[in-house]
Amino acid sequence: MENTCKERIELVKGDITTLDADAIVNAANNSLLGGGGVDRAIHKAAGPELYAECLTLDGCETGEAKITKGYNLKARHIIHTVGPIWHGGKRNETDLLASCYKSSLELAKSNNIDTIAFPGISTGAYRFPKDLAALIAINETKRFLKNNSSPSKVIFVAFDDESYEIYRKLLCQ
Ligand code: AR6
Repeated sequence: MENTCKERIELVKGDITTLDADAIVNAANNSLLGGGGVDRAIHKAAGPELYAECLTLDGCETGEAKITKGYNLKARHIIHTVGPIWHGGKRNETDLLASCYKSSLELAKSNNIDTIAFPGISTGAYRFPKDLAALIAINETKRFLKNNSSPSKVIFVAFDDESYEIYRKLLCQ
């Protein structure tokens, strides 16, 4: 199979909790026990069984990822990854963010997940610059898709107009 990545990347605007993908990715924190932003929205939409499963996971290191069921979501799975907090770029933030995408895609592959949707990890409460974060997300995803035939589709979900435009411009280059 030819791994042409352009056809395998999609950009949508909206709420990731409504997506009908095999897996959606959560921008979680090290506890994996919920928080604000997209994490709160996912826990609210998935229901209390998600929290119960997260209690069994023993947290997650920054840059790594863990998987749960999707419960009340349309998505069958949730991949929880922990992005870095932006401290100006001198604490390995770019490598850690790239590692979030790579770890999530590895986990998707090993769980036979065909379509996976990502929010802009670290670009909210963790204050990572949105344009740099999008560049890392796209580059890391393209690198993975070039070397792997699974997942077959990656969807970037932009929550606001600004993020949508950043991704659109980068993806059209
Ligand atoms: N669908 C898609 N994207 C969303 C949604 C949504 N429903 N809600 C927010 N976003 P953030 P972080 C976007 O703060 O920066 C939590 O408390 C949002 O516009 O959710 O990785 C965790 O528990 C932004 O672009 O995650 C951690 O403590 C992006 O999702 C901490 O925040 C990420 O924003 C993680 O911070």
